[in-house]
Amino acid sequence: DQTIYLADYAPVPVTVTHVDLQVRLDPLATRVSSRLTCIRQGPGDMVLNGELLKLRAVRLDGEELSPDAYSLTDTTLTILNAPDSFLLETEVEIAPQTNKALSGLYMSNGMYCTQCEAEGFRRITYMLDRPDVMATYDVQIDADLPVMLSNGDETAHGHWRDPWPKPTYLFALVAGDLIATHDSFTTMDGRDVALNVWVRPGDEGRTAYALDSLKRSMAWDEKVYGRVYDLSVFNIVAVDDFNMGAMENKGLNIFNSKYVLASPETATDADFANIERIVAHEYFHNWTGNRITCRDWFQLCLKEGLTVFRDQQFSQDARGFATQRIGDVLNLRARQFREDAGPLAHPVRPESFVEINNFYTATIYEKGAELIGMLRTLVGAEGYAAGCALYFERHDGQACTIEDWLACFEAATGRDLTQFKLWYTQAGTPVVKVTEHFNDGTYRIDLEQVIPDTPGQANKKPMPIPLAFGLLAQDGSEVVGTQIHELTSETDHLSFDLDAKPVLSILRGFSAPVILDFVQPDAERLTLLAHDTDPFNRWEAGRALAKDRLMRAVTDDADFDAPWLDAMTTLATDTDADPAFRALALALPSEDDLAQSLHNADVVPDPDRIYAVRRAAQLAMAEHLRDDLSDLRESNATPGSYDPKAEDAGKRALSATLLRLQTMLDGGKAARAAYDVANNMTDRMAAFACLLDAGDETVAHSFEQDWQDDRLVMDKWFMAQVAHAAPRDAVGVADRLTRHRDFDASNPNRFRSLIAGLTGGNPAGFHNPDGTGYEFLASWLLHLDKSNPQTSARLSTAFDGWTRYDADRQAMMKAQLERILGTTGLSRDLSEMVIRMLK
Ligand code: B3K
Ligand code: ZN
Repeated sequence: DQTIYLADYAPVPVTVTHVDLQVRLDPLATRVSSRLTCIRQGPGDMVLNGELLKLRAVRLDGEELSPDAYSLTDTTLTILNAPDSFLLETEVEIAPQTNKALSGLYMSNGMYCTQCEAEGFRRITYMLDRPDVMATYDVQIDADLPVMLSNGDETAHGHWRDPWPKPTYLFALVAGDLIATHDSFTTMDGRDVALNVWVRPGDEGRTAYALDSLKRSMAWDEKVYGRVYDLSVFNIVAVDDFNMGAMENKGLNIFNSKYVLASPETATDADFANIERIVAHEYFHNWTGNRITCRDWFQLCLKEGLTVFRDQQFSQDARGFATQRIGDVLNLRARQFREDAGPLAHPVRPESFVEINNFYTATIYEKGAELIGMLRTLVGAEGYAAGCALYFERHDGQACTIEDWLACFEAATGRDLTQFKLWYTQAGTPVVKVTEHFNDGTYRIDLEQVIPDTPGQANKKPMPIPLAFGLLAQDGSEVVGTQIHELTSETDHLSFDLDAKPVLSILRGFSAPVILDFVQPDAERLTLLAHDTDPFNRWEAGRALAKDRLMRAVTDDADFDAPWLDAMTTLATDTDADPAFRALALALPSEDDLAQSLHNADVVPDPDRIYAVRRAAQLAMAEHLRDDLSDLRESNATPGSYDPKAEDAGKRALSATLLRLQTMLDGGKAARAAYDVANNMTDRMAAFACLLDAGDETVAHSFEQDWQDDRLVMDKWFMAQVAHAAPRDAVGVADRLTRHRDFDASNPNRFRSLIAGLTGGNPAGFHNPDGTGYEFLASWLLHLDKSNPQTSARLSTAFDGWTRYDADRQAMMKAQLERILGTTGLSRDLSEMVIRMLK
């Protein structure tokens, strides 16, 4: 059994305080010489990690080690009877060119780069590859290449010194023919920091937004958290082949090029927003992750949940609280609630894992961020600031646990957080049941929390749930402003003396990551939609109205009623309201959201029926709005040159929503016109998607003619065609595209575009009743697993909802999961995922 348990944590007997590396780069025979300063801190052998390394020499204090003084396996080098303090030298050879797992040192389009989190450093040299071993580094890179970068500050060409102790996972090295856009930032204590964004020649015209986002992030972290940057240079590098979004290596962030490069012609508003958010996220890690890191990987949420929370705060400040919050909640529900409700559910701090890379999940990131938000609500903004200040002061330079983090808030505020800690250890999304009673001038709200069983966990304890709520009169005026009620026991109630039954606005701002079980009359929801002072709940009321209708259309063939359509029209045409908000309010719940909700209501979701009902609802909305659509789009035009600012992006989002409705009516006429005049990728992609929906047979070809030389734009082309194919054609389209000359499974962006275009973008296509979608996914996962297990394991989560569906679909999905599991040579990554899904 390869399972690793939190309960087994023990510090290393011998630690490393300084790493001296010399790296002689060569595609097939890179030589890594390392000299580790080692110090004993307890009894036991020193066990270093190492994978796919050819060991050429081992020396202890300058003496070649005799074969009986060490032992070697495929994954370890053990130094027997090591002294109390010594220098350990090793020489190894590695082949970055053949490394297609994109973990460790590898090559992407001719450049050398690294990815060490979580356990990639052991593919570079022998080392204690775990986060509680923090060392300073000296790195010498030898190669005949113009640009050679590592962490810290450069002391001579190719020589880098990082004075800040860091764990191995934050090590980075980049070398190649790169070009930088330069800028600088002066810290609040008056130091100048050189900022560089390094890209392949030809891409340097697309770096401005990333640089601007970086400067704004640095200023924001000084202002809001008092965190100042600590080196004289901050480098960002864009890499085309990358398994995830980006990596916070100390002073040398490495990014998927998709999250750096942007120009109006090639990037959408969503791309710009992602760049801003991810640049901020990686920068914020400099304090929450790097200066203070995790003791072990079970504490991953210590850095990730907190850093996501910080990037969400930053984006709220940059883009507007309400729309950012709504977007973050949509994402939480789509990814984390789904995960929490299925076989992959795990606590924010898991207790065991087989492959840690499988735990970079929505639960650890997004639910982890919600826990920080709840903590802030519970201790108040000042208590939160005091707790954070204490955390930075007390733990700078350390590798910490969730207990360390919570203890700072207990010390700073005097509050006991014992019960709050349950949020870290109990998986599953709590359901809060709300019932109202009004009698003789007394209004009472009964509350009950139920936490569902999840794999390996049953009979959970009640958790502290901060419920932000307010009360409106039936005419919409507010009678009780926002208050926080802490639901700490299983049941509880609230009472108010009032003349008339109020309209309850509960879970304002989405104050806790829970599912509300609350049946509220339509009339009250319409009141909230029109009048709630809490913009999140205004949106939520509209959402609940729409979801009710769609669910009833699925289960009872119900029609879309005039009062609802009138409310949607009012929203669409309300020129006083923020266009971004209107776009969010007009968007219907996604197909997967409906499948989740139907399943929660004990209805077996039928993907074809959901698809048809959603389209019918769009058609009904379109018909209701028919006479206004063109004018509305016109009044939300953003003439002149493209500006990525949130205000314009909101208008473009609304206009895209309206174009989709127009397409339901005119078969693509308006979309064709919009496509032809588009001067930016946001408008172009919106029109492209509509044309594909309408079955246009020429637009894919002309799009390809225009953009075939642009890798990032072609990712969109691959994805959109699969996502917007008619459900019965989707698997065929995806399969045909895998034979396109530009399809390259070894590039994660391209692979993900095509596969997730089907599994996430076209649920009715993926769930084709003939099972071809499942077979297609399984075949491609098996194919990719041979070279890139991290990405195959990640995309296997498309199967995690399999038990929701009808018996035929369940049998077919199960058969594919079993087929994967029965394949020899399966990676530890993919096999762990499949085993968990089959349990
Ligand atoms: N810390 C990295 C993620 C590493 C994933 C390793 N499989 C990016 C981030 O969260 O900022
Ligand atoms: Zn992160």
